Amino acid sequence: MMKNLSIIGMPMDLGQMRRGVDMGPSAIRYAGINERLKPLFDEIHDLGDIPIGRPEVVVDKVSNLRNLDLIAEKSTLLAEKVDEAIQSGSFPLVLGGDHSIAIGTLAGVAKHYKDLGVIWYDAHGDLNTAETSPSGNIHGMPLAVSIGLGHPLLTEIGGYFPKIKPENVVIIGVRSLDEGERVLIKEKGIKVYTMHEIDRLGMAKVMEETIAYLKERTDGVHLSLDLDGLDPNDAPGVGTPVIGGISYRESHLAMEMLEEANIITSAEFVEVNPILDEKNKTASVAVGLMGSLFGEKLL
Ligand code: Z70
Ligand code: MN
Ligand code: MN
Ligand code: MN
Repeated sequence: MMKNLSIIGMPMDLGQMRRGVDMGPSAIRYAGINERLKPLFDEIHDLGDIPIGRPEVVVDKVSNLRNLDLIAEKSTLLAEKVDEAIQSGSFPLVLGGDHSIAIGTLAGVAKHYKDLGVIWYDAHGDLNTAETSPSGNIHGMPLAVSIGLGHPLLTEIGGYFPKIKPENVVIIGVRSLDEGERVLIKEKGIKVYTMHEIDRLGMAKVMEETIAYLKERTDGVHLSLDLDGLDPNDAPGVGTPVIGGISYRESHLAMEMLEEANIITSAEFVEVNPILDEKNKTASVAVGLMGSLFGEKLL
């Protein structure tokens, strides 16, 4: 069987307030994604970027959500591209952009599965709604939206609802949660490995358990990797760095174990902000992790 990859850039920074994350796809391409992944696929199709433009910031008067209409509109475009890639038999790899892009990615992916699993690799839970959000920033909401909680303009993208079941989600690396997110995690029974469990069990055990858990209940697994899940020493080019994160080495191990288990069916790498980075280090780390995820071997 042919193994093809479709790369889709989503240079959207509308989900938060720090400019520069719109340059994430460029930074990741500059870091050599095509060359690095070329030996690992039969064909790579770089589909370019979803056009975002430079729209003015608009805060929705009723919901207080920043750029709600625009994010809904652009996410619909991304969902269509992702959907087409999967239909053509290609693995979709989306480059962000802030994490609000996951709303569109998942809308394009989840319709192809009965029970899509999601690994949310992140310092944050991204489980806020308009009611619980301290910021009104939609990049703090995409996981909530994908399990069906949030503004209908977001939860109903792609014309179906919800995208994923809470019990099919595993959050890894979290170390910053808002009160409403804590409540939601408990209420919905979402599986979470905080930094505490990663320190205590080690990444190998965390991934063994994650893989076993998802294999049992899902028919495809999307990896949503926020670079701020990594420690800021290893990935400084992110909008909201949180100290005490997952190391570069632990992250490579996680990617290698996912590759060995052969469970990942789509992926996105988000929140790379080259303006805040040190010599494109974070984009390079992202490309290195993709190498491991797609089967690069040292020997
Ligand atoms: C906070 C909020 C967030 C990413 C920051 C922060 C959310 N919980 N997500 N960086 N990727 O505003 O909702
Ligand atoms: Mn082809
Ligand atoms: Mn995130
Ligand atoms: Mn985050």
